[in-house]
Amino acid sequence: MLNAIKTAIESLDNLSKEKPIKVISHYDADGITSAAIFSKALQRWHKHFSMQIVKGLEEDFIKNLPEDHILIFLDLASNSLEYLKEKKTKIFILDHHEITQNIPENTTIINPLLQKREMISSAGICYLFAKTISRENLDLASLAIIGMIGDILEKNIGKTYNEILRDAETLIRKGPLIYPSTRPLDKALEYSSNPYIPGVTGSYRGALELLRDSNIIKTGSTYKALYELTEEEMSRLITAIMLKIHSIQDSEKMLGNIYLIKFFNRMEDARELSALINACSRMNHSSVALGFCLGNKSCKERAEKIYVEYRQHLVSALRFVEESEKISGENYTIINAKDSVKDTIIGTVASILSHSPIYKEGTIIIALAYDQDKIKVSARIAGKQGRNVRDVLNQVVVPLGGEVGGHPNAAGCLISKEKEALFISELRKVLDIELVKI
Ligand SMILES: [Mn+2]
Repeated sequence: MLNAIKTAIESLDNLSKEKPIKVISHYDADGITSAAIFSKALQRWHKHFSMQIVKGLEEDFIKNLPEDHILIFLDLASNSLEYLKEKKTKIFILDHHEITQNIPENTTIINPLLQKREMISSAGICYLFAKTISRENLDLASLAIIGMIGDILEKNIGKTYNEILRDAETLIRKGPLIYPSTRPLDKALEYSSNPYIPGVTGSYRGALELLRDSNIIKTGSTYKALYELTEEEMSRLITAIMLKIHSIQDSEKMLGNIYLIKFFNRMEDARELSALINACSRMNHSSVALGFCLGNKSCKERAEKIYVEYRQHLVSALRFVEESEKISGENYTIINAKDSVKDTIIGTVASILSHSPIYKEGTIIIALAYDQDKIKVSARIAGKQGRNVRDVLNQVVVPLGGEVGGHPNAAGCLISKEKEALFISELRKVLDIELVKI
């Protein structure tokens, strides 16, 4: 991939002498950190450019992109090649999503899937790109780590990521993935919703009891943060948590590496930073998230406020869903939140519900929320086993004219608002038939 990067840099260097650059990136944590890395690198390279953050790429949007600019896409566009080939300008795509169409002549793609090497997020690719332009960009490695965590790629770390982890001077500790691991443990445990620890999450008394069971005592006036624990303390805490969690799958999922990076001159938990960036974007403040990644102090203050608001918003969305009327069948629940929940968080709401003990294993949860003239649909499966929800959505959406993205246990799509009633009735038919088949 490094050769492809070198060639792309040379070509971009030449082309940019004649045309300005327009960069378009995705709005999640990987996309925002990609945008931050790329902006810094272009700025230091003295290139003229503009940056735009988007939720996704649609045909009309691509049609309207200026052809008197070089177009660069980060963390998206691998699936939009059919539209991009019509553009009369040079295009670069730095992405890690599957390429399903032919690569047009005007487009250069840097994608680890082309080289069949380890999976790297877009922020990682952007970092390699920036580092190849200049060693000065080594200081952007921490952003690549946040992007990696944002896309949950930290479970399979290979050679490239090991190098980026070293460049970022990352401190790695093994332990329970309670974040932020930099906050006193009593509070971190009380507020830990993912992982959810029965009897501890949401209960300060429960958190204190767990610490007492683990024989972890206050140092001075506060408890240590998770990353400050000694090996012995860490293993006692893990044991105490495991005793509270009954499913083996859940307890395995909650152990892993904690990544600590320097950010704004402080040791920070990469998981927390990634959550904060995602929160800002989902609250429609991706520019604040980008400013935060670029080290802007006032953006940092705003981002922290938005993060608090986001969590409140999520809590009220969950309460709304709990109290609202649902369409329920034997093995499914459909929640139509309409305008009451943001389209950007309906997926998170559906995910949280799928982990809640209210729904029995295998229940299909489908949640809808308005997104202007469209409806965002998110489907999840409660527990570990059940039907393929992507197939379920596909059966309903394809005849209505739409595309489903995602995985067998978590999928989503956009449908037009006019088809709301039709979609729900067709969906119920498919879900009820599925039941008969069992
Ligand atoms: Mn990504």
